[in-house]
Amino acid sequence: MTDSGDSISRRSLLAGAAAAAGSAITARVLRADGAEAAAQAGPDPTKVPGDRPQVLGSRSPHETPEKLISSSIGGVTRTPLQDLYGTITPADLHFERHHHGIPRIEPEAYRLLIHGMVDRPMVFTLDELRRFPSVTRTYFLECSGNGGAGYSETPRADVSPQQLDGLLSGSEWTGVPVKTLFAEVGAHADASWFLAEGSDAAVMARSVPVEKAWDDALIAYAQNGEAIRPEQGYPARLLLPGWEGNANVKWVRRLELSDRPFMTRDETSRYSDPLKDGTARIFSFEMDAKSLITYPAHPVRLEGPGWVGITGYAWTGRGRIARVELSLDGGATWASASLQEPVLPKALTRFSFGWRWDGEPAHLMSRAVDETGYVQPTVAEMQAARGPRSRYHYNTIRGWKVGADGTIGFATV
Ligand SMILES: Nc1nc2c(c(=O)[nH]1)N[C@H]1C(S)=C(S)[C@@H](COP(=O)(O)O)O[C@H]1N2
Ligand SMILES: [Mo]
Repeated sequence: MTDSGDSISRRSLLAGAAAAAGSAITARVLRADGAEAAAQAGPDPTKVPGDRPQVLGSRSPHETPEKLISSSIGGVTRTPLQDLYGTITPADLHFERHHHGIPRIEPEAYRLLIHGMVDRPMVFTLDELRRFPSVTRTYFLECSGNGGAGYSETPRADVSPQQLDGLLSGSEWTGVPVKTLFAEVGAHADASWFLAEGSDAAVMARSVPVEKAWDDALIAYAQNGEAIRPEQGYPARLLLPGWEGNANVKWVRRLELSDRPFMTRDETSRYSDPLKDGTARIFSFEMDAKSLITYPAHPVRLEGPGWVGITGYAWTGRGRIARVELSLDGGATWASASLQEPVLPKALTRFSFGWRWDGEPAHLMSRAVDETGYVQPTVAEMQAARGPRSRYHYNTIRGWKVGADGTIGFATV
């Protein structure tokens, strides 16, 4: 990744910062006219024939965003948040979390069994799932272990958005509502939970309250306009909008309705949140409101004073983001960032803010507020509530300290 003055100028233009000021401070003003100006503007691609199209498109060779494989067994890859625009994560850059590898599943061999407290236990093929009326919705997906490096008042400074919060992606998902399938099998009115089980070597399984099925749960088979990728659960996964990544069971092969939770390994020994009194939160599904400035951020270095188009993501599992507040002085004063419309519920929301950096040290922070009035907490507030060694659901306010030399370090207070 390069972080030249060019990319700063391009980003600040995109964020509307320079436009608002009436001039692009960091762009070059040509000191010539006519042919001389054209020569200064750079090489001319109109003089040679263009390339032929291919059956599959590919990125410009100059754009090389990559996932970060951050575990020795390859069970974790992180999305390069700092390299992305808008709110949709390209499918090949979606983060991955596998507890025992990516299974190979033949679409013709795939089956989804729905049984337990139902009138008619049924097995669905992939074609049968695709025959139901489908819905398409945009949602974020975040691992509840995301952001742990920020759960400290003295974190490492040399952390990038990808390293910190890369277990976060946003997609347009297509699938069949679970409620449609539950109506088909005749789910019993007194069924209150269902088990979702994956067909990977981990046989990952989670209990889900049945209300989520009646609300917005999906069996998703497509992502960003094409079939779901093997890494995301091909040919079908459970999608629980706004709920912790782990419960979104990939390669889903079985739903079992019951009147109690199943107490699987991944909701007892894992994915329950230790608290300071020695107890633990269990079934903490909802992802709380959170935000992250992805530009400017470590390891970018600002090349001198001028306009900076601050931008990043905000998201909440409870609905829509109402507001993102930014501080340039470590939390002493706050101002509202602009939100890119449309602001969709349980989806990544892009925020931006035009900042004229005067070259003095600064401390950038972002704070999300969602439509329920929930405000993203400080590390001190969250540690007071949950204890210093709590795990999962780290959604504290974070930010970046900008030095007078333009270098940037991760900071939480
Ligand atoms: N079957 C199965 N489902 C799974 C997992 C898994 O290992 N096996 N990992 C879970 C975890 S911890 C997360 S955060 C999300 C990650 O989804 P993704 O890999 O599509 O980003 O899938 C969840 N669903
Ligand atoms: Mo996860």
